[in-house]
Amino acid sequence: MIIKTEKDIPSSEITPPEIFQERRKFIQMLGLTLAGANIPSAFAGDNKVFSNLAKSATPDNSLKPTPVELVKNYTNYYEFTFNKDDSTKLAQSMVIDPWSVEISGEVEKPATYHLEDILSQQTLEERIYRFRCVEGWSMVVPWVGFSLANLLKMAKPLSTAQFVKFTTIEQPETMPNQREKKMLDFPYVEGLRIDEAMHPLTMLAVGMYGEKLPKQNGAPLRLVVPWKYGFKSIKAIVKIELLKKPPLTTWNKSAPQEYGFYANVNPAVSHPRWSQNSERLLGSGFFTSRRQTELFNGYGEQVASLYKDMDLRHFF
Ligand SMILES: Nc1nc2c(c(=O)[nH]1)N[C@H]1C(S)=C(S)[C@@H](COP(=O)(O)O)O[C@H]1N2
Ligand SMILES: [Mo]
Repeated sequence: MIIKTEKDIPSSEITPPEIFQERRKFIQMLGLTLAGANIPSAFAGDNKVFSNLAKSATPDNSLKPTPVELVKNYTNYYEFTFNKDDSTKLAQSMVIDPWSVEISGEVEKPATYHLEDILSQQTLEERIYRFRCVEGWSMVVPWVGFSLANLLKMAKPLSTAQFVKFTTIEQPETMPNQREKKMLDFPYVEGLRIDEAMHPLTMLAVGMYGEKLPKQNGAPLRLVVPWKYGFKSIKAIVKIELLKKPPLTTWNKSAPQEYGFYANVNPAVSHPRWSQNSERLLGSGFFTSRRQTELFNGYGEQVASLYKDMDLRHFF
């Protein structure tokens, strides 16, 4: 078990005052301001503002994070390229400030928020999660962010909201494959069922390794769903829509026989091109490194009940 579920954690443990202080520093580090807050500038330029979060927000420290340089330099970002090294470089041209996020659809309070206004209402936590790509590699990442549920609650979902659709920014000036309309039908779209979206493990990340999120890893705001294959964890989110019906997601549209809507990590169900039985854990050494893939990426205790009525063998 990686983090405690919300009901296991007394609220005092979720929101210790030092995390609130850290959030203020982080917001300031992002170049943002908190309304009414007078923040000294001592932390300007200091990216290491989250060094003390691991102890307070991640009770289970048994997962060893992958070396940060690997996570930063081995990225999938198809708006830029299909090459995992070049996406890191090319993504630096993205413009991510200012940033706003539209929340609409089946909600009582549709709104477009500036990112700083979202952050000013959230407590940032560090969560160390396994991350598993359908290509057969994995890593362990200490993300910094907050539960997606907390943001959705701000919009007050209606009872008709059954699914959530996420959309990545359109920025053809900086994204070559969007400009040239290559490979995928952009903007990148992903989706979750409402109960998956509201699950306490599902988070929006704004940082990793105690620093703000690098552009190539999805800055300024990305989804992280640790029990699903990595392509579900959509980067650079500008729109979140609550819907009655499942959205058509980018990979599902481009290759429905390869990429399902659910995409729960499952070693027993092969992708047409890759067995999902084992994975190469980045940074663990080339020859010794394959590890057995776990059902729901090891988060079954927390999420299996979401799928109790589904025959998992038929779902990719
Ligand atoms: N907008 C967008 N989000 C995306 C992708 C992408 O190409 N575009 N790639 C996905 C895939 S396939 C994976 S494995 C993860 C990779 O995250 P990382 O580059 O931070 O490791 O991001 C996902 N989110
Ligand atoms: Mo992926």
